[in-house]
Amino acid sequence: LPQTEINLQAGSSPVGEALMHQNSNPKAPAMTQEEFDHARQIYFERCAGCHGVLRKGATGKALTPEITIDKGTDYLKTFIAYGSPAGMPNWQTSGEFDEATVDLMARYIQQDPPTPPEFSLEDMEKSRKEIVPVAQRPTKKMNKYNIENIFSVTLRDAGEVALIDGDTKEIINIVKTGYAVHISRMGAKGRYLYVIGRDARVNIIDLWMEKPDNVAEIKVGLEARSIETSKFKGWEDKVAIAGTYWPPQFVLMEAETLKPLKIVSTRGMTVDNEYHPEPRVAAIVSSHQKPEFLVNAKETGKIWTVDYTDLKNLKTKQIDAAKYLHDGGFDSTGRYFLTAANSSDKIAVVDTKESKLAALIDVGKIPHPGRGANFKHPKFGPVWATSGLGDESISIIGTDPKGHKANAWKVVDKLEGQGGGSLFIKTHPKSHNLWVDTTLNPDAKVSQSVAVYDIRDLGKKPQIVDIAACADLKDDGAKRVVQPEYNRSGDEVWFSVWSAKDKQSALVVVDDKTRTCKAVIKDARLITPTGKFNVYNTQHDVY
Ligand code: DHE
Repeated sequence: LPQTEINLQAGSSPVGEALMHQNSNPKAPAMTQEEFDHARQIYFERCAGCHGVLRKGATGKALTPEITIDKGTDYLKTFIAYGSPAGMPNWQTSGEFDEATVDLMARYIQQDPPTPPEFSLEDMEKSRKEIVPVAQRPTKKMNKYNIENIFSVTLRDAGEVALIDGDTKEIINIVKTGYAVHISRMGAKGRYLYVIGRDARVNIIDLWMEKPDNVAEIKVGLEARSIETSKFKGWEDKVAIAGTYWPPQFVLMEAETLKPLKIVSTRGMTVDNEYHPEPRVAAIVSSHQKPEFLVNAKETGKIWTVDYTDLKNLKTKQIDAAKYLHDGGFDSTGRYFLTAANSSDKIAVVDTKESKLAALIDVGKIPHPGRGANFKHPKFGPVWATSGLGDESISIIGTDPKGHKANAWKVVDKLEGQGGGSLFIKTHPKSHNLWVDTTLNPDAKVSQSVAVYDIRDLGKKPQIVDIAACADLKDDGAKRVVQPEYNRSGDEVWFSVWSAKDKQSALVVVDDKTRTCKAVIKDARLITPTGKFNVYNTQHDVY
């Protein structure tokens, strides 16, 4: 496994906070309560992202006691200290752990994994707040903002989003959200903005208020990554859905109030017919063809369709794809959902009209499309593209089974990017540019710049634009450049220059035509900006 993938997964998990001590396995080496608690914390911060909360394995190997006790403390210590070519980091030789910590963790993983508590509908309801009840919310837009060009910017380590006026580049408000806030999505009508934190807190921000702010919130579990709302005709802004990593489930809610209505567990069999107790919910999209959500269950490799018209007689379907499902988006027509099965190095395609798998396509190593990029290839017609973490390739897939049948669901072209460690790729229907970041590439020159291709001539080498240099930051932070996002009219591309919490960060706005820096947004409140979500583009799946 490349280091880039490990770095992405090794984010801290909020679940550790919620665990009580459990009795240790009698066959495992002894630990004091204090040691156990300390190790548990480290496990959630450093190990759970790859090995899973229950240690059943995902990106990393399974580490349950029947496996680890047989290996013994000395073997485990060597593995933790020196790592492995298969992707285990070298925790001791890299200087991250000292010898005592390595010994502690080797003993800890021989204990039974503590199981975090479940999270019921009642727990959710107890946490819910209608900050501004629906009856007291504005009945029309109360501000002068051009709402369609507002950007919601994730301030990752602040647990906030910045709402930025895309026209004036001014900050409208900084809104408190969940811990290590993850993504924003727009309601179908373009009024409500939904935000979810890693701690599974969901916030609704009402963009009609004089100063847009939170109107409702709920906690839907202990750890989460995804949120979406109903978009099918007649169902706009009716139902919201949030998926959680822990517990492994998703919940359907009333969209305007977040009142929880129904929980569905994703526990079950994998595509290889093995039981998995912890299939985390990754990307969720909202069908334009049917009143359905599409829900990625990461570890089972199954994509669920969830019909939201009758929650009492809930109709779901599970589409076998591949492991481990992560992120994805629609093709330009909105009919096909293309999503990464990252450890299989594949893109799965679901035909949302038929609710069936249309294809499983081999692409580069560890695809990570975000929502991907749709454009017209000069030779192959409508295509969708993904970059990835594991290598420099950008795979371009034909998406037009009607007009370009021979190319549909095939990699029709492959571009060479700056290197591995790419997280996001973006273009816009009005643009000829295809922008590719390399945020997690180990070479600072590469992680601080982006490659931009001319869609009309993809054989031409990309131009490399040094985005971090544009930002001209006062201190020497990491300055990783992440996630291109277009403005409403498609003539500007916004990038985050992402440094550590205590270092200056910025947003850089690039003129799409000239590919030169047009504006830099700096503000002491812009702490660790990462994802950016333009209201119109997010509402209408423009990417
Ligand atoms: Fe993300 C989307 C999970 C780390 C920025 N991220 C997603 C989605 C999932 C996910 C499942 C798709 C949601 C959807 O569409 O419904 N992300 C995870 C992880 O499990 C992971 C690897 C580790 C973790 O501990 O969370 C992880 N993600 C990160 C980051 O470190 C990033 C780069 C910075 C940050 O803000 O945390 C990051 N993820 C993003 C962004 C999107 C995203 C910006 C939405 C992209 C889009 O264009 O839609």
